[in-house]
Amino acid sequence: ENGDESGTGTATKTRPKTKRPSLYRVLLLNDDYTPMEFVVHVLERFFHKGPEEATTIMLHVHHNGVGECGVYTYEVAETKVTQVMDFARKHQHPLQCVMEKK
Ligand code: NFA
Repeated sequence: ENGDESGTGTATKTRPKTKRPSLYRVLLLNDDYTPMEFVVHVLERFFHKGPEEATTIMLHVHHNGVGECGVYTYEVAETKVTQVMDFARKHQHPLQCVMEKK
């Protein structure tokens, strides 16, 4: 007899809505100028990668033009993008970081 919002007296059963949040990939884009070591540092500092995985991702981006750093909910992904873009600009590197819906 719960979940009968308009009160028709109908016996209904509702389940608590646990809608899963949409997920977003955070991507790094290749360029010709950003030092490889800087990209590895970004992956360690903002995406919590170890040196080995960070190097693998950096080389993937270098060779393929784009690569995934992680998958996050909207607000977390947006924060990562802003942090990386601010850090790259501060060090005067053209590194680009974007997000895309999965
Ligand atoms: N392509 C850059 C270089 O040769 C390295 C790089 C890798 C830049 C991944 C951006 C992303 N110095």
